[in-house]
Amino acid sequence: MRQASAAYAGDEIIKSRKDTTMKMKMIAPPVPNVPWQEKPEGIVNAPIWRYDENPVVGRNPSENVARIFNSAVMPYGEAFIGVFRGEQTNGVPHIYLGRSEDAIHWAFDKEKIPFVDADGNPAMPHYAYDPRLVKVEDTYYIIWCQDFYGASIGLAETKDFKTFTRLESPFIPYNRNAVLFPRKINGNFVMMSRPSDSGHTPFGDIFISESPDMVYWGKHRHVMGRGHAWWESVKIGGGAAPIETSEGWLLFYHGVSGTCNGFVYSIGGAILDLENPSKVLYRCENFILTPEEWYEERGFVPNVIFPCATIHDPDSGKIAIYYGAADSYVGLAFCYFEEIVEYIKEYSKVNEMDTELGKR
Ligand code: BMA
Repeated sequence: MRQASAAYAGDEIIKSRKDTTMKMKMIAPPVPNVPWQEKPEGIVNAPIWRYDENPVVGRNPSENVARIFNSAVMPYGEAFIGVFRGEQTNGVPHIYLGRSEDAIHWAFDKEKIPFVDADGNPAMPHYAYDPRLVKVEDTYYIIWCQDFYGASIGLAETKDFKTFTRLESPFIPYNRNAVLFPRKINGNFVMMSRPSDSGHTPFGDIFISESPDMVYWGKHRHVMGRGHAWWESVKIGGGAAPIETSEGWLLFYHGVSGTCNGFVYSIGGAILDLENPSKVLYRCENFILTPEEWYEERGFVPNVIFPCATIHDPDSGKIAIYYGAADSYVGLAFCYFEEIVEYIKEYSKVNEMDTELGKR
């Protein structure tokens, strides 16, 4: 299949990008200051490359926090904001707010995000990890994993990054990974999640659920299953919030392989139907990024790359992917929209479980 496309041979990359710009587009607000480094020579597999000064967040990033990883960022005004998984020095994870002018150098709040309930009273989760940050209409939503008599999903909303109001838990236990779509689909909010156990979960497929009001969730559908390829044979889970594009929802997710030394987490790519996102249109049989660098292979949990956010600019086609590395650091990687979509399509293999509506 690869030979059929000239898109990956030297200068042809640029030609291909120009040729397809007219046809393919991300549907999102422009972000002219998306963090970026041009593609280096010698990329032979998926057209994605790491920031050469990774990791962008190192160890002991702030007082009482030993490690920051698996964190989500987005443009905010002229600058950037993010929700960061901070592993405290007592070992308990919580969420911290961070701000940046360039989306590379981050300043973190010393205190955890002070969640409140609907009456304005303090309402802190016992623990909170793997946060995502997604704007739908005029509200920012934070989605994370927390204790709800077992691991489940926590939710909060903010309009100003000053008051963070908890919402009802969307799902009963156990579920440890959830991401919201950035717009309503057919009038409903849509959340992607991965039902699991309360431990390290040796299984797991991606589902979606709908809600008219962010309180009541239903109309659950299966999106895609594990076991598709060897690198994602144990479990899969949502990653960055899906990007709306002319081709469908572009999804960067994580896939886990089991080895005699434990799990290995890689990044996968898929494209979901815009109106029925439980239908997978394309799913790349190859990982698009797998642990290779010291900060991905070595750390608190070795061999983990865990995507949680993108910053992307429809005008230039630039996508910056933020990922947790080895449960210890934040890494940044780059790709061009058209090139990554071409790669996903070129190596796409979908099965019946992927392409069906996901309802039984
Ligand atoms: C998963 C989650 C992630 C973590 C990964 C690797 O189950 O807990 O937060 O990055 O394991 O340890």
